[in-house]
Amino acid sequence: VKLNGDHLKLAIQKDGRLTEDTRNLLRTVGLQFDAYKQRLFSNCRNFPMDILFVRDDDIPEYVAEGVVDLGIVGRNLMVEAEKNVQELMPLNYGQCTLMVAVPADSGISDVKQLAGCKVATSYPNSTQRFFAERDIPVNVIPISGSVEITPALGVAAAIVDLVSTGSSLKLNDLVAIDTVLESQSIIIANPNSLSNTHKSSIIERLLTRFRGVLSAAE
Ligand code: PRT
Ligand code: ZN
Repeated sequence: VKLNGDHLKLAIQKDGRLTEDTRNLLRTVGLQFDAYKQRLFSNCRNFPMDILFVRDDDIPEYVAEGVVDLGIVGRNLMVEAEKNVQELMPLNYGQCTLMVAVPADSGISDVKQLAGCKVATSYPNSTQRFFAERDIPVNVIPISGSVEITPALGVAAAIVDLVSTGSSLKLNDLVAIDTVLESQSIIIANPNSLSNTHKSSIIERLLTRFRGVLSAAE
């Protein structure tokens, strides 16, 4: 198996929350490909596209740099990366919300009350922008994981984290007070790939298939 230069390249998450739904979507639109564990990439047998399996955090960068033409990733990561990529279509799974949360007993109910406070997050760029747009000066503390325990540890007065069911917040006695970003799985493209006639026609064929499946699911 090797990468084909004429083929479109699509990066998807190798092993995580979006992996199963992403593979299912690709198979539902009729693409045939292998995806066993150790694989880094796979050729589609019936469509001019190769699929790369990578860490989700790397997808916006790979798309922006043209390592791949397309990527499927949470909008949260695309926004956080601040790269030159274009969102083509929401894919209707992986829904979650990037939220500001505080300890339930903090007495804080409005983000304005966080002026001068520390805010821990794995989304420092999105968090910085959210507070800057509202002219609320905060000290953003970048944390790579388990952000929800930082208020109890005294690291921060508030957090900005992804929420889906809300059980993680509840478990840590936190309540959400504002929304930074509504997210779901999306397909993104490299702008040069979109202006390439050959590639853009294959991209359009793929999007047409996605649209068929997604509108049928509504
Ligand atoms: O290994 P790799 O780097 O590829 O994966 P990862 O571990 O960085 O990401 P992964 O697989 O956890 O998440 C991939 C994407 O799924 C995210 O970028 C989001 O777009 C989407 N997604 C949807 C979520 C959630 N829902 C979610 N609930 N990502 C993370 N969470 C976490 C959240 O951070 C918090 O810790 O789940 C916890 C909260 O969940 P609830 O249900 O208790 O609210
Ligand atoms: Zn990741």
